[in-house]
Amino acid sequence: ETAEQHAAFEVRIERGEKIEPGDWMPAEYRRQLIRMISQHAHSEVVGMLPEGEWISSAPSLRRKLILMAKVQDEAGHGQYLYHAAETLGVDRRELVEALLAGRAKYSSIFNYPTRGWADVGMIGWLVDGAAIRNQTMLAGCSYGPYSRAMVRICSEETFHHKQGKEMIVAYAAGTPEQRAMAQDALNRWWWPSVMMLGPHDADSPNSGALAKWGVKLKSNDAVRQEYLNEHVPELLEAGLSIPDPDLHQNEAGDWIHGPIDWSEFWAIIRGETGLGRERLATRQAAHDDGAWVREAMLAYGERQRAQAAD
Ligand code: BYC
Repeated sequence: ETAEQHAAFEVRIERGEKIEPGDWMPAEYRRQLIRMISQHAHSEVVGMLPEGEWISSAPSLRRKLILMAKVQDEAGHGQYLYHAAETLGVDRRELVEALLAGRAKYSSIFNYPTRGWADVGMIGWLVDGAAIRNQTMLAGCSYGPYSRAMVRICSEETFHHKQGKEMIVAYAAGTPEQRAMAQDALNRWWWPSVMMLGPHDADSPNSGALAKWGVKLKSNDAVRQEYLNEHVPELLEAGLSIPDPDLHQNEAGDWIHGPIDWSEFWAIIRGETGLGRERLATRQAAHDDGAWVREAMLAYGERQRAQAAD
């Protein structure tokens, strides 16, 4: 890597040009993107598990259809993102192996259990709400394949967000049992959703390089602020109470949260608490069950190639 190559690359970033797969890029830019896009792909795939568990217990046909469509969307998001990672020269099999071996990260949020039906709505409202804030920003990122994947993913996530909000608002205005169910789900999902946007900026080692290269256009704390400013008033309007005694609005109108327990965040990521081990075991079982599909696809591909060569 020469200084001239770096300088020319940085000029392209400054001009707002998209970097495409065959283009020259610094090794560290490539490494950061593979890290982030593969973690994101794993999150979509593991993210099917907490909600997927509830498909057979959905309270109505309408809710079941919505949930099935949502979980299928997440599988599709995983596919786009593995493809985007592959454009950087990495092998999907290696990425999946790293996930199953516990060497790769995925979003902390999916190591929490879904204890009740309202958790499905709360995930849609809060988790997809946080994800949209982060991913709308990433839709403007400098790497073409990632930015384009984000555009489609965000429009699908917007539907996920709306269905979650619609469900929780209905329960919050429903019977005392429904209200209690919605409040209980909020009590458990509030802090994990605030944390999922990543550590505070001062503790975010990757942000510097990602911001310099136009991947992260906003910092973790800036996205978290947007998330709070959107969701706090809506949750309060629904009649729910947010489990943060220090939450308040400052003079600028921003909602300010109380101290975050980052020890819980890191313990969840390391799999010391929460469902990390169980999630990976479930993924491993699904991967093993799907072996025949991969084998059939490889055999089909080989036959097509052989026929084309004839
Ligand atoms: N969970 O330097 P930092 C979804 C790690 S799926 C676990 O700030 P960065 C959905 C981070 O990886 C939504 N680990 O990192 C799906 C780093 O460790 P390494 C998933 C986390 O990358 C199904 C270390 O902490 N979205 O919406 O600059 C159903 C230091 O952090 C987390 C994405 O993946 C976390 N929450 O910023 C429903 C979006 N946060 O790798 C919904 C793409 C941080 O150095 N990713 N870490 O060992 C991003 O935008 C960024 O990676 C983050 C973190 C903002 C998440």
